[in-house]
Amino acid sequence: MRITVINPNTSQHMTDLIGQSARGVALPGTVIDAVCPDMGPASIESHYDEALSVPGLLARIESAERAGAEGHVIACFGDPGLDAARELATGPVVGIAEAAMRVATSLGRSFSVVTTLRRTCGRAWDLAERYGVRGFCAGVHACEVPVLDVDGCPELITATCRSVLERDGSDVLVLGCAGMTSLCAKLSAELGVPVVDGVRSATLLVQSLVLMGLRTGKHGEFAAPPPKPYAGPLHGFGRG
Ligand code: 2AL
Repeated sequence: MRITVINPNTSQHMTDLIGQSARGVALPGTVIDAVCPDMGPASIESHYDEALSVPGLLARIESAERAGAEGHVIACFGDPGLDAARELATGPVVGIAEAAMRVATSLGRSFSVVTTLRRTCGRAWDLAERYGVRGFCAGVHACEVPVLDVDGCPELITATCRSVLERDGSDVLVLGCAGMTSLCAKLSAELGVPVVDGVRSATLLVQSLVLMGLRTGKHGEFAAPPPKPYAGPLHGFGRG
């Protein structure tokens, strides 16, 4: 089985960390292609970054499908472009926020999210609402570390997680950035609660969907988008 794990920002270092985590949980014999777009923001930490990450991400989904990928992970905690990717792809597509929040609901009554910058908290709350898990979410908190610095700040992030768990009294911690994937083992060992990493969760969820022969329903909203010309720098998109 071939699964694409797409880091929608253009950091090769973060893409490599994400690939390591995904390969660490995928079933033997699974090929994990960890890729990032060749255009777009260096990191995603605003609505603007998120919007402009989507064309490059969709181009990666298209080329992955042509290369035979059977499922796709969107490895950014804002789940950018998830609906559009589901329209485009034949195989199932799962976002890391979606996977992590849903997994967390199976591990306790409540979870807390620790994300990067405070300005990303609103998006995480919106996604909890969208995925129907708002009632399980005890809090969304920022460590105020920029995305590209996350894997270099284990002590600060551990301290933030500890105080968040004390404040919220929650059973489970959800990592609110793909860049935190490399801290998951350390945090699990030190915090004494289940720590849910979206990269691992989404990789295994997509793998399970493919194994069960399940893919996005294509009869309505998520049918392939109608072909049409796209102008300017988006020329070549839209299959028109
Ligand atoms: C993220 C993430 O996972 N990747 C990225 O570039 N930004 N999320 C976040 N909360 O900052």
